[in-house]
Parts: sequence; structure tokens; C-alpha cells
Amino acid sequence: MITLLQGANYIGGKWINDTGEVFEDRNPSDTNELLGTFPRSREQQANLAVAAARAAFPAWRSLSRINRAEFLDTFVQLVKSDKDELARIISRECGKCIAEARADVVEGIHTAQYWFGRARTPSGEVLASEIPEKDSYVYRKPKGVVIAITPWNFPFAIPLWLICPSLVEGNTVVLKPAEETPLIAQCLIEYFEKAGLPAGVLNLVQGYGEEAGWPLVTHPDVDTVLFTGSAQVGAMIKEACAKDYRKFCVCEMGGKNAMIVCDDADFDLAVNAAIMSAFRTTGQRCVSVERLIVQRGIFDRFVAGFVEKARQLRIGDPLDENTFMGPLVSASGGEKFEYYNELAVKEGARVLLDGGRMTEGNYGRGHFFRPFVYTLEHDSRSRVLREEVFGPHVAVMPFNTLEDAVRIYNDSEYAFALSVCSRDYRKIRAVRNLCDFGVGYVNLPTIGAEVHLPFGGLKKSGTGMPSAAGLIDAVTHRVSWTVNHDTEIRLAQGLSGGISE
Ligand code: UN1
Repeated sequence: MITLLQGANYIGGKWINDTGEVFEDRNPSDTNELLGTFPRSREQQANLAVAAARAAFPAWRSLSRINRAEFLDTFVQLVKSDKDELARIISRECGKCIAEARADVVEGIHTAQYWFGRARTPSGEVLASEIPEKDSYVYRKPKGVVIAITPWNFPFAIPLWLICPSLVEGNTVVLKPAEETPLIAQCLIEYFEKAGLPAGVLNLVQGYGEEAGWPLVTHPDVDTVLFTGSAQVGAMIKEACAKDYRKFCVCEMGGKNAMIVCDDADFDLAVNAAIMSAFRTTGQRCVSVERLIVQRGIFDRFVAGFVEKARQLRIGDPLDENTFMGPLVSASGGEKFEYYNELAVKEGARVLLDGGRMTEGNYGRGHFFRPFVYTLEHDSRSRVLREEVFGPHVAVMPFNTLEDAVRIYNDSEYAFALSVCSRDYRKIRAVRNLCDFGVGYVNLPTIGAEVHLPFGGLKKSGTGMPSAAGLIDAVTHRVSWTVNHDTEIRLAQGLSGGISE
């Protein structure tokens, strides 16, 4: 099927390639492999896409919620039969291991299924009134035109997290996917086209953030911006949206996630959970763990077990079912990883695994690196313990008491994903209550969230408006609606409805 060499934007139901300039889409496992070229969009394309979404809004919102959701069901039926093919595209385009790429497609399918089903469940509330003749409702109305700016690391699932609730609730959408994964984004839109989605309801603008994303974010006729990406860009988007009274934004940003491993933890489970949290997707998830906070009593044993496993991870071709860790997504991702590894050494890290670049044979054609693992005492001033690396870079830090663990954990601008490994329910409960996080796990890795749960972080990690199931509040206005069934006016708070003359 879809092996494109020349991609296009999708605006108002038409595939358009009018930019003149293009950008290249290359395989990070083998940078000689060119997957396609895509339009390098700018303000002109952004304006056209917003206009198309605005024009489609009145008819789309006037369909019933259930009718709108039916397009998601058709979409799922089409995607299901091509799941493996789509997974291979994801693997080739962003270097995710094939099993994870498949999970990405499955997560996208689950999202569409969830919102299809949810369309038949209540979306508002019926509330009591002080006055028996009055009925009060909370009624949800669509916001209007939604911009979805999505990252490369879940290039199928995350766009669907944002698109599905937006569409079911009656909004129209412009998607600006990451420039690393334009091909899978184009595939995703093609399925919606095949599913018969009306023109203009979902539009695609390819290109770079500053050239194509920014004119979408700052466009005066946009109601809501949904963004998943770095904290730095998220801060710019928040600032831009704050300047516009009507505009609203939800930003899912980075993390400096941690796992707390207590002395009483199930040892093997904790080591495995740490390995998965740190190295799945080559450490490039917003929920990846870069800090392991381990109690002194088991510290040496844990470090030895973790390092031994990490050393043996199978690194290589992500299309091979046996590979555990693929490449980093880009040359700049590799440079950032190397920069932080060197910084760790300068900050006094005891390096246990060197994070070296792999250059022999086929590795030399991609951005392949070994894990970087070190021990370091916690220090608030350390940059490597505070800044997100977004790669297989892991600090292991000791703690004495649970209070220390909580203090070390919370000493971060970020607050996304947390895991605690322990068999003591009191400790587990204390961690839940005292640590800042948006997605928490007990005796589990920090990866593996499911779509019917809210997903997002606090502090520098997010605006506290979670994605996935949590997104409904971001794409709707909750309005109150009160109806009087009497012929007289009666007011709450004992206020008379009469008018004295
Ligand atoms: C992300 O890390 O960017 O929980 C998304 C997980 C996935 C989603 C992760 N379901 O790992």
C-alpha cells in the first residue's frame, strides 16, 4: 500500500502540494533510506487549513454526536486490516521497535474505539435546582477549530488522542504532525478520507514547527491548541494563547520521571520495570525514567542487577522482532544525548555504562547508541538530575528514608510519570499522596498507559488538562443551562420573583 515518495497537505478535502519547497523524511536506522519528501508549509498553507476547518464547522457540529463518532468506527475497520503494514512504516520512520510500533497503532485503534463508544454515553450532567420547577443541566458545546501539534514518538496514537475527542464533540481539526513522522501522519489522514469524513473536518499541514506550526498557533480564528512536545515550545504556545482572550491551550510536555525502589520491593520485578521505563523507545517517551531513586539497603545489588540487564539489551534494527532498543530519532537527538552524558561526568557521576555511539557495520548508518547509566548522590544543583535528556540516560541515586525519597523525587520542575516499587501499602500510599505526578504506577514501569485514563503531567510537564480520556474538557465548553417549567418566575437564594410596582 501507501509507500509514498511525494507527500502532500490535506486541506478542505483535497491533497495539495503547493509549497514549492519540501523536506525529507529519512529512516533513523539507516539515514541513506529516504522515505519521502513532504511540503514545507508556511503561513499560506496554515491560513488555508484554518479557513477550511472553520468553513466545515457549522455542518459538522450540527450532526449528532453519535453520527460524528460513526466515522471513527469506519476508520477503525479500515486501519485494523493494515495494522502490521502501518507498524512497519512507524518503525522505519522513527526507529521504534516493531512491537512498540504495533502497540502505537493498537493504542490509536483503542482511542478511536473508546470515543466511538463514549459518544453514546452522557456528555453532560443533570443537576438539581433549589426550585422544584427548574431543571439545570451542564451541557457541552464544541469549541470550534482545534489545532493538534503532535510529536514523532507516538506518531499514530497521539494524533488520535487529540483528533478523536475533538471530532466526536463537534470540533474541526488541523493536524500539524512532527516533521520526523510525516508519512504515518499522511496515512492516518488517508484512512479518515476513506472513511468518508466530510471535507474540511480534518486537515493536515506538514512542515516545521516554527514555519507551519507557529502560524497555526497564532492564527486569530483558532479556538484551541492541543500540543504535545517540549516544555520550551509549550511555554511559547502558552504565552501566545494567553494573549488572545478566546484561545485555550493544552500542553503535554517533558518529564524527568523517576522510579522509587524501596528495600522491600520484589527485586526482579523492580529491575525489569526500571529497564522498561528507561530503555523502551530508546528512552524517548515523555514518561521515560531518567532517575532511579533506590533505598540504600538494596542499592548496590540493584545497581548491579540493572547494569547487567542494560548491558545485555539487544540494540539494532527496529524491524527485527528480537530488538529491544532501536536508534535515537535524529542526529540532534544523538548530540543532545552525548552532551548530557559528558555533563554527567563533569558533575561527578560514576559511569557504569558508557552510552557510546555504535559505528560498526550497519549501526554506522543510523543514530545508534548504547545505554548511559551512572550513580550519583542527589544534588539540587545538578543539571543532569534536573534536565530532560530524552534518551537512554539514567541516574541511579540512593535514599535513606521514605521522606528522603519523596524530597528527592519532588526536587524537579517536571511532574509527569512516577513508579514506586514496594510491598508496603503504607509507603505506597505516602508516595501517592506526597509526590507530584500526573501518571502514577505501583510495581510497574512508567510506560503503558491506557486510553480510557487521563494522561498528562503537572508543573513543567503539562497544563494539568490531561490527554486521552481526559481531553473532553479541553475541547468543549461546559455551559450551564437552566429551564423553568412553571408559569411563574421563582429564583434561588430566597430571592423573590415578583416585581413591585
Ligand atoms: C508518551 O510517552 O509520549 O504510557 C506517550 C505509554 C503510552 C503513551 C506514552 N501509552 O507509554
